[in-house]
Amino acid sequence: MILYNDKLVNKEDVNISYEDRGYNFGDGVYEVFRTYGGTVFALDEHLQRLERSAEAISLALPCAADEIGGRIERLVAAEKIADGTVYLQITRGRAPRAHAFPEQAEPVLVAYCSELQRPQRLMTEGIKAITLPDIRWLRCDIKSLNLLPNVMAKQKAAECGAGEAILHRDGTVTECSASNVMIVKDGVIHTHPANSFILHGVTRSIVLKLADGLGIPVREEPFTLAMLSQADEVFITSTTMEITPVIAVDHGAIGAGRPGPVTRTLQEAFARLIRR
Ligand code: DCS
Repeated sequence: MILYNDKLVNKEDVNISYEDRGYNFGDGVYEVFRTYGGTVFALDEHLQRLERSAEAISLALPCAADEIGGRIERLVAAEKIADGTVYLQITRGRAPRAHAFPEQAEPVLVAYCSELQRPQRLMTEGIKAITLPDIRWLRCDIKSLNLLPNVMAKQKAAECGAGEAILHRDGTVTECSASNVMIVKDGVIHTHPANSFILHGVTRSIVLKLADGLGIPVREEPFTLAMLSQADEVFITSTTMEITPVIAVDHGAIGAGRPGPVTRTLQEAFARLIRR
C-alpha cells in the first residue's frame, strides 16, 4: 500500500502528474523514518523537522504534522512491516510549469514502506569514505527533494569503492552525502554545529544526547580535514546507517584502522535505546 495524500491505496492507484512541481523543480520536502519491531522510531523528531523544512520553503503541509504521523502509523500497520523505513515526500503539487509558486496547487503527499535490516556488518566492520568539496546550496538544513549534489557525491564514493562521501567547505568538514559525521580525538566528540550548512540529523541529536548521558564530552564546532584524517575515530550517523564507523578516509587509515571504543560504546547505547 501507498499513502497517497490522505488515503492508503494500491500502487497502481497513485497518479502523479508530469506537471508535479516535485518532478519539474524538486519543489518539495521529504523524510525517511525508521521502524523497529513495527514501531516508528523518533516519529515526533522527524515530524518536527518535516514541519521546519516545509515552513522554510513556504509550503503549507496538507494537514497537521500529528495527522501525518497518524497516517504513517496506519501505513506501517497496514503493511505489517516490522523492521524497515518509511519514505515520505510532499511536493507543492501540480501546476503548469512556471518557477514562481502557483496560485492554486494542492500539495501532493506520497509515503511508502520498505523492509530494511540493521546494517550489522557495516556497523561491526566499518566503511571507507572519501572527501569531496561540498558544492551544495546554503540551506542544507532543509530536507528538500533537491539531492543532485548528494547523488553525485555518493556516486563518486561508490566509484571509489567507498561507502560514503564526507563533504567539506574550504577544508571545514560539514557532513556527508546522506549522513552526519563525527570524529573522536582524545576522548572528545567533534561535530559540525547544527546550522544551515548541515541537515540537523535526528540520529545526530540522539547520539549527542547519548554521549551526554555517558559523560563523553562533545564539541559542536567546525573541524578541519586535517583533524578528520588525524582523528582517533570517525563515524557517521543516519536513520538507516545508525552509527557506522569510518575506518579509512581517502586511503588513509583512521586510528588503528578498525572501529574504536567510543564508537562502540555509542552503538551499544543506541541499540539499548532501540530495544526500549
Ligand atoms: N545529512 C544528510 C545530507 C542526509 O541526507 C541525512 C539522512 C542525514 C544527514 C542524517 O539525518 P537523519 O539522522 O535524520 O537520518 N538521509 C536520509 C536519506 O536520504 N536516506 O536515509 C536517511
